[in-house]
Amino acid sequence: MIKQWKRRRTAVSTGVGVVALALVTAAAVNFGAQPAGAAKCENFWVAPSGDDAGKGTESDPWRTVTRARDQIREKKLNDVAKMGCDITVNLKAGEYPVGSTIQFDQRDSGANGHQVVYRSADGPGKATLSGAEEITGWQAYKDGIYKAKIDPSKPFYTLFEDGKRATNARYPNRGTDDTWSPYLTSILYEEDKMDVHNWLWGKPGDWDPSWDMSQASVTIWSGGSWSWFTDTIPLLDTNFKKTQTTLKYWTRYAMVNSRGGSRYFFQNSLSFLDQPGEYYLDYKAGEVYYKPRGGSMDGVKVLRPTVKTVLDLAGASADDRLHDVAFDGLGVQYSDFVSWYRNGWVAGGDSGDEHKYPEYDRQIEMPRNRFGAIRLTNTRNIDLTKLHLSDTGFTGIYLLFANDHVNISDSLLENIGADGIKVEGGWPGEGDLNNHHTIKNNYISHIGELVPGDSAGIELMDTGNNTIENIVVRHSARYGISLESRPEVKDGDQYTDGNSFKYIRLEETGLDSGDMGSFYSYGVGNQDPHPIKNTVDQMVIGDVIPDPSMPDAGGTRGVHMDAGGCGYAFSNVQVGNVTDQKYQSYQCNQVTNADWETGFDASKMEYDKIGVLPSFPYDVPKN
Ligand SMILES: [Ca+2]
Repeated sequence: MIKQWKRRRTAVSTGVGVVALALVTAAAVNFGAQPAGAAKCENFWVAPSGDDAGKGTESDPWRTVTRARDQIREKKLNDVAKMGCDITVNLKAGEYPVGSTIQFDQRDSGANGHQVVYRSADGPGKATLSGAEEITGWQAYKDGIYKAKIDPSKPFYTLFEDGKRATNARYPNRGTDDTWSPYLTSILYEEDKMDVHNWLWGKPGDWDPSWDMSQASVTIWSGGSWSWFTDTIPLLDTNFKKTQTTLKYWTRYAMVNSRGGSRYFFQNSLSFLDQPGEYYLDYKAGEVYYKPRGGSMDGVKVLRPTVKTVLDLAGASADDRLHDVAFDGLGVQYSDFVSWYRNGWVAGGDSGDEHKYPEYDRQIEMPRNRFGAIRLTNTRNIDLTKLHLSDTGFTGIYLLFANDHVNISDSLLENIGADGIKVEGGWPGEGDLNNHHTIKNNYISHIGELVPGDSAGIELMDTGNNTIENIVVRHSARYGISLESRPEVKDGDQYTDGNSFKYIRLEETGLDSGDMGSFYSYGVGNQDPHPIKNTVDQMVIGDVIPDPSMPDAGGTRGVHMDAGGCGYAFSNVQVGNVTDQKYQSYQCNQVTNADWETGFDASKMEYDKIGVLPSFPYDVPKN
């Protein structure tokens, strides 16, 4: 604004005259947010029907976002010497196929306090970056199943029918479209096989010897009765006589714990394809089989993801960041999952790298899984606003390592493979890299669809000084919100101080997991005397009731302050029905006006401010 005001005064003082002044004033009226600089503020246009050989104007738009990015980059329009106002790239309504990840780096930054803005010109959610392509050429196979050819060199790990996730053909069949149960349960085969991570024994009679297991995998809540994390791992070979199968990779926890087996289902075999909405991918033959929900393929659009990450925002290093870029109102839909998944390494030190706290190897994603539909690393002052992010294979928005002052607001995230928003600051004690984010007015619905174990609407790891306000998380197998580091980390090395959570609503959490709290914390305040470092005010947690198959006797909680979940001040908190305690904590937190204590005063709850604001740009269920 200051620079624009200067320019306006310059226009007057150079005596260009009344006409020039009138033009500037007219521009100010027309362009609203970018008044006097309008003549100099670059405005580009992109449309699904555009042409990258065009001019990038409203009447002759480009076709791709990368064309606009390259124009700005190559003409150095965002150079410090040139940039006097925001540069805006307007995306007209429609779908933009993303065949390979759209990458932004430090060359694409704003300058002089001005942003490069990529916006949906026709309103929130109207211009959508689509990380998928249609599968065509379907032919009837049998029993209502159709099949089509796909390129075997480009396999995929989740599938969608008309914007709704299909289910990888499984046994046993899922109960409903948004539950993960029912499961089979593994057994302890021999006394000395308690601690195995790669051999699974089923109950005799549970498996049908006619099954083709050659390309099958298992999704399993390893750790027996714990039910904390899920692994998805391909099978190597299966012995039906012994009801035993060998997994290609180790699970996070042992298959049997405290004599309790692990819940699991098998997937990706033609033998399991018997339900509408199920698909099987024959990787070897390059063929996909699908049983459409409506009984035929007429008018049905089946979409396979093309990328794991739609938008990758990455500076070259923590000292050379991408900064001052905004993505406003964009739809980001469809992204892929991976061939196998385990949360973290099995043991501290397994990363193979030397760390001050090697145990953190068990907390952090392995490098192969450090991605999201939108990923940020080495960034600063990035705005992600009014997004509609949906149908992701894995995490929705992932802030990895060095990022600060990222603003994620007014956004709808739904049907997410793993976490909605995940912030990962990296190994504790090795640098406070990831902080000062604003996560505000977001509705995060149906997370952990492919990774129910440990998923959270918002998961904050080794990150501090964040503002988290006006949040709804709805439908999660495990957490609503979690803030974590590790219990052995010395205070100050976690970088988890100074977070403020306010006006939070968490609904339908803890749907399939044990030892959890809808609001959860772990290892962030590990030493006495636990001064207050984080605050939670005005939070409503709905019922936290797990699937009946969930074996953890520890049950579900509203607020669970696990080991080192200390140094919090809670105020004005309400929790619905739970199977354990509403609040579980060591004597290291402060509580004022919570409904698990006597004397709770409901009149102090600001219900009208809890959850998303009336200004929220998308239709969501009213609370
Ligand atoms: Ca099935």
